[in-house]
Amino acid sequence: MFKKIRAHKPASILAIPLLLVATFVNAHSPPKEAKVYFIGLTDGAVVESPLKVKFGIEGFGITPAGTTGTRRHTAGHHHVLMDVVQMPDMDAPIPRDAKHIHFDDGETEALLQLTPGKHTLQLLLGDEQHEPQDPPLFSKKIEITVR
Ligand SMILES: [Cu+2]
Repeated sequence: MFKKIRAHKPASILAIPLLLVATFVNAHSPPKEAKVYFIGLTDGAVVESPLKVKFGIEGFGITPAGTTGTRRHTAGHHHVLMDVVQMPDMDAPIPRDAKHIHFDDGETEALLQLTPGKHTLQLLLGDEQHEPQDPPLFSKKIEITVR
């Protein structure tokens, strides 16, 4: 029995750094083909308020903000950037204000109250601490007109 334990010890010591490297590489890194997008809402659309928007995601998952454990490495939660001219800092938590709307519960649709006129909408995924993934997952910015 002692022999067996000794034989396994060097292997487990080696396994620890390897596991750490693997976790670091995979942390919050969506695969290249992953994407987020608005379902059924196209650039140039003329819409009415309130506007029901549906958030699509492929190649990555949805999980509420604050998720712990390994799930946080393979999923995030949506944010709608409304009339945001410059994308927020990708290495910091996404601001929380009228232009940066968080869907903390992992919602995949929302009812947006919009004033008449032109607006831009863009989706940006965030991690358990509201920071964009690395590389970030964001949709194309679309412009809509509210009647
Ligand atoms: Cu958030």
